[in-house]
Amino acid sequence: MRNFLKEAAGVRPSARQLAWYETGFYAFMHFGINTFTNREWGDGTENPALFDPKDLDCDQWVRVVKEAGMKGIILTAKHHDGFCLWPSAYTEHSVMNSPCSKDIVREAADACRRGGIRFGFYLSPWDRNSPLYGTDAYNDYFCHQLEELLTGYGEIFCVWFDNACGEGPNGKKQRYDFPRYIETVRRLQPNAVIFNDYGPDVRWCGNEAGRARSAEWAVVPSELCKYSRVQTGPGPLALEGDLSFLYNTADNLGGTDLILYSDGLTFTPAEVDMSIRPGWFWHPEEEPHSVERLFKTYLTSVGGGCCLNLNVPPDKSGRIDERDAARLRQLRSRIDDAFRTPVPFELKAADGAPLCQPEYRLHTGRPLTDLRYAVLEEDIRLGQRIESFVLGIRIPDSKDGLLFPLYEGTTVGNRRICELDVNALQGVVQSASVNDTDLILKVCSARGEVVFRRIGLFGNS
Ligand code: FUL
Repeated sequence: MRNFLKEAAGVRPSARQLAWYETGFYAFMHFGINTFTNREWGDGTENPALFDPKDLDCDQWVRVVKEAGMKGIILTAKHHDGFCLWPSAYTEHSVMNSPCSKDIVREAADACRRGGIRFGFYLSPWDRNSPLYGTDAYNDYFCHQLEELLTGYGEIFCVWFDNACGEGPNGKKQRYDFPRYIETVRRLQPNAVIFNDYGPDVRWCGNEAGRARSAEWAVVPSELCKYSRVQTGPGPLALEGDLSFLYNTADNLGGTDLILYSDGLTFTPAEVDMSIRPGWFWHPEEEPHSVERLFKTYLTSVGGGCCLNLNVPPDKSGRIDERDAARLRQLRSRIDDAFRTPVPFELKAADGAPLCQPEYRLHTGRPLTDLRYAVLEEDIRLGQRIESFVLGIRIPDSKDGLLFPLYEGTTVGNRRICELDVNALQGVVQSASVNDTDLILKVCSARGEVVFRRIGLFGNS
């Protein structure tokens, strides 16, 4: 009998996924013909003459992004309307036939390189302009475009495939050849991660509202990432943060061990994507979300074992709207304030327990009421193991040495940011003769040996 949980604990990320985790927080940029028609989805009949950013400044994009602490840009090289932001040799429907006539992909890629941030692109397989859409020849067309983008613009950190599949100009739907698209990326840019709803390197978190699950596992059943599902299957599968789904799969397959055991699990973490505004493209009447909403999203995405891809759409002039730039500056100060003041501590064995799981004592030597956040990181190179944990304070003389929780968590993975319940802490410190300088970290359940890469505490600045 194989032990799935033990196997899951040993599934490890690739080098490209580790580099993606390091990128952490980056910007989506939805820019294209829709920016000029004030729409979210173009229908492919738009005249390229409409695309006219008179004040295009990709260095300004990079400045704004860097000031916000983001480390990369993913540009919509082609959205569903089929209009290409680069002069593709395979279509007339591009910047080449616009008054701008600049290669926007080049402008953006070069600006990223000058600014020392990473560059990636979004390429929509759904194309409402191409007459080939809905035929086998479209897959050739798409791969040719991929090749142009993968060979002409230097190092690409992420290729973002949109899974949307509607009708093209001839009323037909396309059967996307994802295995071929993936092979093309692997061949030409082996260090790039590939995003698609189902992976293979990075999967979708399942919504566009910036919400990760409270337990977001990087190791998921391979079934989830099978590409045959993309066209024919029932759509994204719900994951609840444990492997019960995997066991169900075993049942569904009638115990066909071979299929399940040889190809049962994959390391495919989630990206959280959302827009700073209600729409993905820039619309003059829309305002950016509040700094509190964005900050919460940051805490639960980057601090929830995922990466955050926050869309900041350039406006008609070709620059980032000052309202968005200002909001990003506020977000940056909010993040900096939260993590400005590290609280040093000594790691001690908790009351005789060895210095490894299940329990650690973080001796700060000062009242814990000053604490605000704990940041936990597993050594993700080895895999993801923690299933649940508590950060709390030990109540002396209580039955079974009660641990009063200040934060109860599930998964940790690459990073878990824990906002401690400071009000509860104040209450308990006043009412009991507790050792109020020691925070207890108790790992309640794990799939294997727990190895922390970092434990950090942060206080009031
Ligand atoms: C979706 C698209 O339909 C939206 O327009 C946007 O690009 C979003 C990121 O992905 O599938």
